[in-house]
Amino acid sequence: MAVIAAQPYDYPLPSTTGLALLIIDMQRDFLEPGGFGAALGNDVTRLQAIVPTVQRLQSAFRQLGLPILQTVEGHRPDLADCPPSKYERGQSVLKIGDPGPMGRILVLGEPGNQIIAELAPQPGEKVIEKPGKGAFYNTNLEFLLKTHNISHLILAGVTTEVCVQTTMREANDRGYECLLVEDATASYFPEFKQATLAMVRAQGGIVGWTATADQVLAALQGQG
Ligand code: TIU
Repeated sequence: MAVIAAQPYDYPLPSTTGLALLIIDMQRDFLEPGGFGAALGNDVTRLQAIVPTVQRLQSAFRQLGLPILQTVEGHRPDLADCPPSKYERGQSVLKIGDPGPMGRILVLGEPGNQIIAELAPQPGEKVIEKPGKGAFYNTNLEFLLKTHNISHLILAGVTTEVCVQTTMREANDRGYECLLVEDATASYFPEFKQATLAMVRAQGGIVGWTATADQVLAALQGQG
């Protein structure tokens, strides 16, 4: 059986189909100045370092004909899917729905809500719009995964301890075999990223596995 050299131990790859890349929220809102991430008081430049690594994963999955799904976090223009708790939380000057330099903050379809150009999906690659941090809450992600017989998820994206970890936990509870790519995920808080990597693979992989992009690509390209 092919495996990815991973922590806390080798990640078994499915024998035929079943593997997909799930890229979380690589949208302008979180990676560029003037969006939701910046409105929350964060230094968004920190997240940009992972873009080439996520691109390498995306290219490899495309070349191998493996499915790629991406998510974006955002709300309907009328904010009917934004709970008051999320709207009111924090002390930012710009709130969800307010006009900013990239359009309305965290609203679907606005320029800031677009996936960054470097990772733009190709036709046929699914983009799941999600109102929460987890990609399973109030979305058709589980339906899509079931329909396409996907059992194994390679996770990348931002931010590690918020939307990525929430999604990984949701997926783990639903029976998916999850691996988080260490150098293809980032946080505004480096210590939170490291803590997340440590906690998901602790206790024998209580939430799943972690590996570097090189380790994932070596296995997928038959050099694992
Ligand atoms: N604030 C923060 O770290 N993250 C989010 O609000 N959303 C995602 O992680 N995508």
